[in-house]
Amino acid sequence: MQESGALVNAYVRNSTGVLELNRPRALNSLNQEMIDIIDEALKEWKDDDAVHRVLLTSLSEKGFCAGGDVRVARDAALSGNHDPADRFFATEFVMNGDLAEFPKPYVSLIDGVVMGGGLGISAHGSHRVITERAFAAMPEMAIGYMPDVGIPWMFQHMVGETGKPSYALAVFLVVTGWRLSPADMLYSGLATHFVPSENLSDFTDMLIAESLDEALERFAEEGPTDSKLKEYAADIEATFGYESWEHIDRALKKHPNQEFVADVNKHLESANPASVVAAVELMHAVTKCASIREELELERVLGAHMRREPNFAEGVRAVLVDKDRSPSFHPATFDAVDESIYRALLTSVLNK
Ligand code: QUE
Repeated sequence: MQESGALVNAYVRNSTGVLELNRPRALNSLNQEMIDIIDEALKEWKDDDAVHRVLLTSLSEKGFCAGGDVRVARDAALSGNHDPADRFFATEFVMNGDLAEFPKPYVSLIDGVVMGGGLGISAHGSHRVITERAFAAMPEMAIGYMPDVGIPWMFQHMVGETGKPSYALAVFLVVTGWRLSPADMLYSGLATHFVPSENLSDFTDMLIAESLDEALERFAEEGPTDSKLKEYAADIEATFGYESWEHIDRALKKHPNQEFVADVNKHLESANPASVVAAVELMHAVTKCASIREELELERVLGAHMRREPNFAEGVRAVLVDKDRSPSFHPATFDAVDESIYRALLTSVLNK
């Protein structure tokens, strides 16, 4: 189906549709071509009775997928022609929704870094298999952006070890850009299964030659349990379960576990204050959505707004282009951010 040399290989082997991310030099960060290949494959395999499941994997030794190609979006923003980036994110979000509604088992093998857009092509699937080398983050606060690709919805609905979803945990993860360890991923429900990396190719072979159930039965293990998120669970519930950054900030200032608060503040040092305020507004608006498609529309509209603010080009510059990690964001302090712009924008979409 795909010629070799494509940025994503898509082919059917036995009864498994296989997607292989193949843009190693950019840590598999997603561009328009990759989005189009993935969505086309999902559309084809959804109704193909010969395809019983989909397997998503990376051909890069260095990781799974670093996110969307935000450097290109920055170039678009700086040139004043926003059309290609607007189209990229619109089609990416449609693909995220298609994956969330995909009717067959969809198995991602995460054996390294997965961030942002990488979670958008994996976390909505039925099976998120990780190894001891996996780690995950939503790092958008550092690039002056916002959480997207349906993850604000997914994080609010995922069920891990506690057996119930947590709005507070979801807000904590997107606001701090917390780097989830394998134990954190299993605890939170972001990962569904653990397979040691040394067994991953045997797992893949068995999945393709026999079945998903047999491969899991043979190779899935309990995995690590030393989750820092689990340790922080009560602190997170006490401070991040609010509808605005102002409320969360007030709760943090009064919170008795100041070691936790210091850890949060350390994570916020690299964040764009306006991104944090907008992210909490988005997270609260998401609680009013009835479906991920509705939620993705909130992201599409808010994202177009955020990419037109100078903080986005500045954040991508500081993290990915010049890599000096010293962005100058405006406003520079939380107190000076006006949340009413974001609130009004989100309310207008919800009321449509
Ligand atoms: C936030 C992001 C991204 C990021 C870092 C952030 C992102 C992304 C990359 C990335 C990383 C390594 C690469 C590359 C891109 O980093 O979306 O091409 O080699 O793609 O803080 O959203």
